[in-house]
Amino acid sequence: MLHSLFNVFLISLFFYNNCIAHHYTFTVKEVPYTKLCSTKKILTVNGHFPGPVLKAYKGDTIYVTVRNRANENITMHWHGVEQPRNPWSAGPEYITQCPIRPGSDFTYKVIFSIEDTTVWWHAHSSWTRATVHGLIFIYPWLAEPLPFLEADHEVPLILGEWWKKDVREVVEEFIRTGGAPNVSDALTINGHPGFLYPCSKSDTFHLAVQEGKTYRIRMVNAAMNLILFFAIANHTLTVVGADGHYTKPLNATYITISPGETLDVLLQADQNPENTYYMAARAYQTGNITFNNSTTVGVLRYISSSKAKTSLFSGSYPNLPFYNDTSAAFGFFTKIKSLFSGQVPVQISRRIITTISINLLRCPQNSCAGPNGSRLAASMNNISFVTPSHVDILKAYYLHIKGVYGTRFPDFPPLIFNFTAENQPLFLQTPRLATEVKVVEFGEVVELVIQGTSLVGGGLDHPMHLHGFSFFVVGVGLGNYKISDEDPSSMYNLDDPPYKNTMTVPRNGWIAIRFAAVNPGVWFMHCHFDRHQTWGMNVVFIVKNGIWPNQQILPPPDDLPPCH
Ligand SMILES: [Cu+2]
Repeated sequence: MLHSLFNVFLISLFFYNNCIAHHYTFTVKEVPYTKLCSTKKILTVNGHFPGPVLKAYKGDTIYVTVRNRANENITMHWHGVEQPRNPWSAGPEYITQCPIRPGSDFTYKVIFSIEDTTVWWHAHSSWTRATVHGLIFIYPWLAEPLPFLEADHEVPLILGEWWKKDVREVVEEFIRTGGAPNVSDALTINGHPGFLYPCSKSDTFHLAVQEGKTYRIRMVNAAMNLILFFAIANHTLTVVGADGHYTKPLNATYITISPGETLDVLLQADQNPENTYYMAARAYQTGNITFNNSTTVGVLRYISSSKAKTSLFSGSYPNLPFYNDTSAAFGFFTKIKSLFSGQVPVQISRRIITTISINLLRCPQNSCAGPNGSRLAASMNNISFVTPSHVDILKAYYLHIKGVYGTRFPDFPPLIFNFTAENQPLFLQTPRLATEVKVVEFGEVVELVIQGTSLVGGGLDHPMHLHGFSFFVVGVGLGNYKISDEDPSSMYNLDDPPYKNTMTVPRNGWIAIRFAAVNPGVWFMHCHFDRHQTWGMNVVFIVKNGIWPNQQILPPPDDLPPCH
């Protein structure tokens, strides 16, 4: 009896190990790519753009050895993976590790726990994530059923942004001048701009489907600076997952997806198979700024179609909302609900309110390229986050190294003003430059209210991302968050709010999120528009250890990249 049980165990172990690898090697290297009639070298993982799909079962631990064979620093982030007790593998450069230098290696231990659907990985050093990214498919354990119809096929779909210039030059230039970065030259679907762009007829994403089958699109917005609308002509999309968690099925004719967000979407191949259908993505953009307003297009065709090899360029286009259609964008965001009810912490132990703003810094002789010769910046609670440059915050915390960061990030905006007024006094535009973290006790239940402001340019949407946690988005609103005597939870959804790691704060609006601080470590929070992250729209949470051994940060790995 025992013997046969052991055999069953061995057999299942055999199958399990055969299906999904637990050790991957990512060799980061430069490879030439040609797009839009122009060739440049880009950073890739194993020579591929976008990078490979990782697969894991729920609760797995996998190891990814990153070999830096490029000529710039790299780190890797496992976006949406909570990494319980393991901030050593979180990835953000000089926040939780020093970079992996050219010629060096580091093995990330990626600990999955409560994640269920699709998350992704990307580089987290300067703007290297522009081309260094890929999806992570999570599967339920063998006998556990999916809460939706099992699809016949899975389709990875990565929305991205492409510059003809070397991205390093784009970054170097806007940091040097203080102005806004050059907008990208194309949007991409799985790396392909699509036939609306010059020289791109053969650089178009094709999806061949079979009539009657169901496809599970596992998608991410990997663009650097753009929220995107996406749709497929004549086909309804059914959202069943977001940011690694199941959602209530939501039928949509278009979706809105912010940088950093992942979605699981079911597509039924139920239309006339003789026709060609286009999928398309383009920007959702508020505010008075220049942006890439082009459209990336992919082709959906039915395998059975007799026209399969012809008439590629006579398909139907989907309807996408207009660029600045906030009600369309947030109409989608706010319809996403968790599959489950009653999981939100009702009692909170700490409320933190923070503004997020675009700011300006004075330059000598007004010599910078921002508005009125100033330098563009960004802040949370008026602190423009300064990233350390020699030691990472995690190491400084763990080894008690003084002078790397302060612990005075305020629980409340330092100045109360009409955050969303049309005209703002100029003195409010200047932030304080500092490296201040927020220290939270283990087990605290945090409510974080993030208030957008109209400073500099009248306000923008901001996709805010937190490492180390998923959070419940209990409230989203326009205008100023009302700090009143009455219980603000009357404005909230405490029943089935979405459980996410990235949520977009509407232009001149706010979000309220809740999470239980039961993951000890050092965890970055930042705007997932990379230009805003570069400008300092960031904060770091330090969650202290609990009293029990299983409530404490794991010991550091032996091969942690050294700091210089
Ligand atoms: Cu932002």
